[in-house]
Amino acid sequence: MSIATSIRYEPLLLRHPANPILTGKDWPYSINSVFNAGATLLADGSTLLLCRVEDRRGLSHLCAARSRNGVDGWQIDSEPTLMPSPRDYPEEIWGIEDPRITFVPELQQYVISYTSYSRGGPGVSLALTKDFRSFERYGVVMPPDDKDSALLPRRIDGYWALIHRPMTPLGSHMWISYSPDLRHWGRHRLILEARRGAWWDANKIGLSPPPIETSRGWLVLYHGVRHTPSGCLYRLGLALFDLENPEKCLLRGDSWIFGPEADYERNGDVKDVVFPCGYTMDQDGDTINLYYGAADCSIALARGSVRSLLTWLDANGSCERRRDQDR
Ligand code: BMA
Repeated sequence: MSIATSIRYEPLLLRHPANPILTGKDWPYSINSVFNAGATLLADGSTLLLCRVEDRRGLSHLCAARSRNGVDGWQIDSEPTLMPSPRDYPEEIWGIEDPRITFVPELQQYVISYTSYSRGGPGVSLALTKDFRSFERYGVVMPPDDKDSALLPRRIDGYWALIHRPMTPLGSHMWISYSPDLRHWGRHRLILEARRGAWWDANKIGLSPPPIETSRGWLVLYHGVRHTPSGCLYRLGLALFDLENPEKCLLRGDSWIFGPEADYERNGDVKDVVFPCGYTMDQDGDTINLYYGAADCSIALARGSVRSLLTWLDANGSCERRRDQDR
């Protein structure tokens, strides 16, 4: 047993025994790897994953995989579902990555936010779809360097709200921005900071899947990165934001709740990465199926209970305030 697995802690997200549930070997065409998938339930109750596929040039596109039970029997599109389109959208020249999917009842459409990798760095782009077969691109909504974004499923005080992660030499923190029409964005606010020093989330943080709406607030799973002499460690933490004022952090957990332990998470193209971009909710309204990229090489599934995540946050979280001692 490794040191990491022998330490006592409360496992909140349980790995599925069939992990990894999708790898490059499952693909109907030649690729390098598949990871970091957005997820949603379709109208017929089946699960759709919009997978980031890296081709054998190193550039990424998106490909849909559908399954009745969200675990196996995946029907993978026989060709890329959404390819970079650099002729019309030059910001996609080096690929499109890490999609997050939000179904928006008001629009009766899915809004996909993804990283477009431009010559100027990675930025955030939006595309709308009803069926994951045809897409309407909105282009770049947050210029580089920015990524790890998702749209909230409804307006807040009349405005759409997007969480994202701009990067500056002073830090990689989470922000929220608002828009009347999904095209023009403003009222940018910092909502959660990377910690500093030795903390597990000291070097970068970013939104993982889209926020989960609960009666207590928006439950946010975020990834935290720690730089180590042997590379970066990607782990997951939890925070809760006010339902009607999502700028307001109500609770943030101190320790991570999930990190690379299994071999497929520890070894791959990029070691020690767990990177969820999507979840689906079971009919009980409590069980979440979290789909995560493992070591930038495969897609894995872990399950948890929203109630247990909130109970853990109540016991282990504190109200977030800028820490004067850190300044
Ligand atoms: C992040 C993102 C993810 C990737 C991770 C680990 O910055 O680019 O797409 O999975 O790094 O390489």
